[in-house]
Amino acid sequence: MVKEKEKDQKEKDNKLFVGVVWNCATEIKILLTALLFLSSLVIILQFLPSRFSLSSSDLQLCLSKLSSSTSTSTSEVPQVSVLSSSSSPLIQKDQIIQQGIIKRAFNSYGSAAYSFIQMGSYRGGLNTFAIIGLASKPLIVYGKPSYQCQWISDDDRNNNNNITTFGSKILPDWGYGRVYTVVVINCTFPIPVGINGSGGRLILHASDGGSGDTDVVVSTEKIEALVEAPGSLNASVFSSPPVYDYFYCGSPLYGDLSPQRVREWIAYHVKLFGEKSHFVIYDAGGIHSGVLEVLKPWIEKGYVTLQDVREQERFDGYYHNQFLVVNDCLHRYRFMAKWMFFFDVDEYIYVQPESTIQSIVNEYSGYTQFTIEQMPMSNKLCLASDAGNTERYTTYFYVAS
Ligand SMILES: *[C@@H]1O[C@H](CO)[C@@H](O)[C@H](O)[C@H]1NC(C)=O
Ligand SMILES: *[C@@H]1O[C@H](CO)[C@@H](O)[C@H](O)[C@H]1NC(C)=O
Ligand SMILES: *[C@@H]1O[C@H](CO)[C@@H](O)[C@H](O)[C@H]1NC(C)=O
Ligand SMILES: CC(=O)N[C@H]1CO[C@H](CO)[C@@H](O)[C@@H]1O
Repeated sequence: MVKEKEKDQKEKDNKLFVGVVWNCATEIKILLTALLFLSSLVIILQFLPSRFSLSSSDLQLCLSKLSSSTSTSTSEVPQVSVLSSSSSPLIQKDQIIQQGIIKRAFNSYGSAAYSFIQMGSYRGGLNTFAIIGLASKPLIVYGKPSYQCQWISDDDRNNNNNITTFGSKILPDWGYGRVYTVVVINCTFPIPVGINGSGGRLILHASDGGSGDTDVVVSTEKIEALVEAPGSLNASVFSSPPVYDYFYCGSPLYGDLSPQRVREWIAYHVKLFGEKSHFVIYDAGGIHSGVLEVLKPWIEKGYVTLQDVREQERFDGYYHNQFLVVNDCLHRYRFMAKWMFFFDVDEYIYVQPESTIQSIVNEYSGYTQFTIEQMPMSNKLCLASDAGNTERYTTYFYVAS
């Protein structure tokens, strides 16, 4: 979407490519266009909140402990001024406890970083799953988190008969995370699971690996990643011809989008990709009523699926968690399309008149992915009212030839 793509005019003249190294199964061929523009980014790594961060339940526990201990304090101690004047019941105050010891308070603000936030979990076959989520970036960078996957068949619940495997983590955002970074966990079991119609659950055991200090215990979260109801698995999905030829995975949309531009963009690309195409648009706050209005006819015709991902804003990641969202889209819909496209709504795929999108992908039938050359559009095409915004609001054509 609208982002500071280019600051340096010289760089505009360079051809920008971003090679993406997702390792995809052969049945899907992924057309990856530039997901981000590396040249103009300033990344601010925010460190873990202080170890003194307390949850409100911790605070309440402490408060009740304190109220029982303050009654025993001696009377000789000088009065200590209480620091906070706030009336919030959660604000902890300095206190004098027994023997005149001044017990200091630590009040936390903002949000702590969760060790794992799950967005979606998907089967990638009879024995393999992908769990898409965010993890605390300092944990990923400085810690030793590990992941264990477990499949519990519904038939087995009482027998304690289950199968576990190592979950391998993939970090698809090139280190561009902030408080959070994207993690895709690949759970591949040595044998097919849940294929006899019994139903089952995929459990992720996410361990933080401890701190390295012997006295800090490893903590492990048990996450129910996927629940498959008995009889719900349709294994032929993995081997049947996909429903769509072309599938568009959008980046999260935010900010003040122009409905006219969105209308133009969707009409252009539905025409380009044709009847066997589908578009998933992600609303990170950008789909206001005007934009919804122009998308509605396409939703009704079955070309567009809209997903509300506004909740992601709680988790400070790279560009409204763009990599989280596109990886979720990839794994969620990969069996529905021959080719998936990843580009933004201020970018247009341009195919030279002598070619069609079909003739181009035919040339790449032996490949699982390719990128398309990116060129800035003439800024003479911008609306007069946008003049002066060209540095920030650069629109690109992708030229496929
Ligand atoms: C997990 O990784 C294996 C080996 O690379 C791959 O074959 C499989 O498709 C992956 N699973 C998913 C769900 O992406
Ligand atoms: C289904 O498979 C599980 C093992 O994954 C097994 O424990 C269970 O008995 C099977 N159920 C049926 C009905 O065959
Ligand atoms: C299973 O998937 C195939 C291929 O996608 C589809 O044609 C079929 O209708 C599905 N079967 C059921 C029972 O949903
Ligand atoms: C619920 C359950 O059965 N859990 C067991 C699954 O298998 C692992 C190791 O293979 C055991 O540690 C669990 O107790």
